[in-house]
Amino acid sequence: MTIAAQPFAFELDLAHAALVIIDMQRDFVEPGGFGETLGNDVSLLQAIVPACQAVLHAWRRAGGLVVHTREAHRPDLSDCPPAKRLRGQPSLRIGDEGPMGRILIAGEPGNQIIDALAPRPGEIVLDKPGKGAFYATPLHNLLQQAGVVQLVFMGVTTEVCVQTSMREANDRGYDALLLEDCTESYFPQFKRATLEMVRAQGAIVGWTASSAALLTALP
Ligand code: C5J
Repeated sequence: MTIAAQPFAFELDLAHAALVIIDMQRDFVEPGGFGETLGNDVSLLQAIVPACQAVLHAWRRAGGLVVHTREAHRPDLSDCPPAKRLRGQPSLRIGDEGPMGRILIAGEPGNQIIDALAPRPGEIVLDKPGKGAFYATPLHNLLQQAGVVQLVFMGVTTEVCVQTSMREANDRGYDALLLEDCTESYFPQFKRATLEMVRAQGAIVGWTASSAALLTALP
């Protein structure tokens, strides 16, 4: 399958690809979560949900592997470095009780993936304590076992967890495609810059494409 992408076409081999959906959890996308405690306007992120949903449905119909991640820490915070918890001046810190339960803690209501993109049985769901999806998770092993060498990325936020995960993927030998209208940042200029830096220098980190380009190519 040839996807019209930048800086040049992406040859998608669905049998050896996975759709990786980064951190589309209530903590970042809904009011009262981690994103809002940091002072961000979460409505910006909500805008990508319909496009993400369309891709997820099409990918499932085509029989592709799906991976969902959540940025999540253990309830005892043993996997949350104090430097991460203490940084900045959020209104609530990781582990504090918020309107959707404890902020960024596994199992809390705020940590759940939003209903519109809820995982289905058989899909991989990973809790990740870092920004990157490969750090302190079994993702690389699971993908290797499944024979996956290409990753299509969606999710939030573009310049933080999505870009970090793409760079980790790049260093582990995966080809990575980022869907431009299925990722968002609280800072539109950071999203624009990330898309440009990913695909610069002949796809130094990966490719970018619209969701329409992928949907057109999928069976
Ligand atoms: C952040 C993320 N922004 N999922 N996490 O802290 O991008």
